[in-house]
Amino acid sequence: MDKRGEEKIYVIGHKNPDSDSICSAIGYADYKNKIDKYNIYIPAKAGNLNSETRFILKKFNIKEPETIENLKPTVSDFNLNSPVVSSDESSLKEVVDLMKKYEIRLVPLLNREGKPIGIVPQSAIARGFVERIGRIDLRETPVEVNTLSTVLKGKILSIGKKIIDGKVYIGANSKERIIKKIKKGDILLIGDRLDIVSEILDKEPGAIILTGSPYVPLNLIKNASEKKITLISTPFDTYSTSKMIDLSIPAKKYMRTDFEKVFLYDPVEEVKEKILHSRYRGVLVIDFSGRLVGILTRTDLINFKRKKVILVDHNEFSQAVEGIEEADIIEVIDHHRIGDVSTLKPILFHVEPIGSTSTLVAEFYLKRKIKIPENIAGILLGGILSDTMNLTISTTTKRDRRIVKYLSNLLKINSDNFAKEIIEANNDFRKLNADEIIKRDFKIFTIGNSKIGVGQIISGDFAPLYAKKNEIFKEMKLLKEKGEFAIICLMLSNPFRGFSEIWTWGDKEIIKKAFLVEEKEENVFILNGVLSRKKDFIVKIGETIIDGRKK
Ligand SMILES: [Mn+2]
Repeated sequence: MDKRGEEKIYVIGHKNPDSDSICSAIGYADYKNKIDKYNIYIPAKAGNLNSETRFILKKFNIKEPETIENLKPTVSDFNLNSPVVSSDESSLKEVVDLMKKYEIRLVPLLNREGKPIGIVPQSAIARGFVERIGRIDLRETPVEVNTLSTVLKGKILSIGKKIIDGKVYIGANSKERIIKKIKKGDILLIGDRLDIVSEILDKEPGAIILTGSPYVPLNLIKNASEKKITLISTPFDTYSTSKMIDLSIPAKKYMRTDFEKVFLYDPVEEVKEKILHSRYRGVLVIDFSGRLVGILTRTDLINFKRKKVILVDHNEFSQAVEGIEEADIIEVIDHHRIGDVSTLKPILFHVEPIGSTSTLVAEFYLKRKIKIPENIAGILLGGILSDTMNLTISTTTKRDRRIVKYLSNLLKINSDNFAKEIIEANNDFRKLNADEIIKRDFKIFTIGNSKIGVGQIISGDFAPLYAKKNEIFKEMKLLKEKGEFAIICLMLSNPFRGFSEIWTWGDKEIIKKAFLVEEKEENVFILNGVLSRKKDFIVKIGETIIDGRKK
């Protein structure tokens, strides 16, 4: 499909991604790309894939989605235009011309490597002019003959000193007076009063600038040449020439170095303050090599657009990728309890109590009679089988069964066999250390004022976990303290035998009250029929906490 690519929209599942969140993100991005002609939908992941998900993607030849670690906007998310710059050797005239042409208030000066050494703000130039009203003096701001001649659109008739650094005199008085006033090294601005010029040559002036392009006899030029006196002829009149001399001085003279620099990958949040408080209403943006890549101004801040995202398989900030608060959530497609996601604008919020988000995505294709590509059909089937543990857990609905049937017919595969492969592929936890086991598929729920962390491992064989039981409990204890959790749970769920063993650290009374059970051994509970973290487990805990609050 030919896309105008108006906007990039990320489709992303929760942190510690499971197969459903990855497969539904990829599927939904594909679906949206087919029904929306203008925007580009990009599937993304909010963390590393587990071995089960890698297995599913590989089986259907789908590459891993890109990782988004943080949605916090950085400077690189601005539409940076290449800035108008000048070299650190340019004249003030060049800089002023740029300001006029592009209607800008500051021009950075770059060295030969493209690195900014300073900026020339309009305000500094204006101040300079005010300070210099009534006296033109190049002693403080020497100028190269070539620069001066360029600025004056002049012709160098004779060249003496290459650097002109004298006091400037305008030859507007009588001949006697001018000759009396001019001293060695001074610069004389004069029109077609060539008799004065011949006599002045003997006083060794720094330069003579002939205004209004007068006719200059050859012998005068020869004379100046022999005496090594610089003679420039300019088409400007004397008044304009005196102003232009002001512009011939090096731009560096008005350079300021007290400007702020920001790095291309600095968070926008940090940069905001710098821009708002910048003396020059803008900051320079530098890349990895220190080169200037843009200028950010207050106007850019106003026009800034947040990153757009569609959340699949979750709707709680605590489960979402970092920086979600600073992104623009435009849709939510999910099958979990309603969490705390809030948005500024109305959005499409599609949440249904169903076995998996992948089921919802498959249904979207069917509803619109859009053909599901085979590889997408494969991973959606994988997502459903994984999330429903082959249609066994209590969240499974008729609709999930129907879609599983439809997809396996479409792909001509046996879903039971595929489900077994999926659970077998889910064995990476064997190689993980205690901390990684807890966090491998870990979700945080906030109920009332209580923060509850629940990890889950699904397998038919937990021997590798028993071997690390002490270390796992130690890590649960650390995590509880560090994260200020009310309780940390690890669910060891066995779909083949229909129960979960729960390891807990923290307020275990919650578990006792919620499920009316006693500990099997210290901090360990057996919950028959509890396989789904969201529907069987967290719902009961939520009810217990909220009822407890009412009493
Ligand atoms: Mn799910």
